[in-house]
Amino acid sequence: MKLPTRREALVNTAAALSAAVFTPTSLSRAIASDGPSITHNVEIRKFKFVPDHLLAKPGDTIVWTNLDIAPHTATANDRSWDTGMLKKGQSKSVTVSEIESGGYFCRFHPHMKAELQIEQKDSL
Ligand SMILES: [Cu+2]
Repeated sequence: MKLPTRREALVNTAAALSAAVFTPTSLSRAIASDGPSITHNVEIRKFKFVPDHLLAKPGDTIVWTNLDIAPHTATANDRSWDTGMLKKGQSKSVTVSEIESGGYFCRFHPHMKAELQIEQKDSL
């Protein structure tokens, strides 16, 4: 196998650049299937997780931000992940590869409950 000439390398770069320009249609299709990783924000306010049900996929990031004066946590029901204590205004981000579908709650206020649904790419 020979190395690409400089001219071939330039042509390949141009092709890659034009492929990177999405039309709105191709972009929305990409997100619906094997799309780019995104960040989901969950606010903790008035002793509730908002939203209390979230759909995410592996590679995504979920950021919990505590807007209450009281400290809170987001802790998996099975304790497989935990944001630790979040004081007023603090945030913690967790990557979805560390998280599986299931419920979570606040360790200080166990009546605060929410649910994560993690989409597996294979099922799409
Ligand atoms: Cu709490």
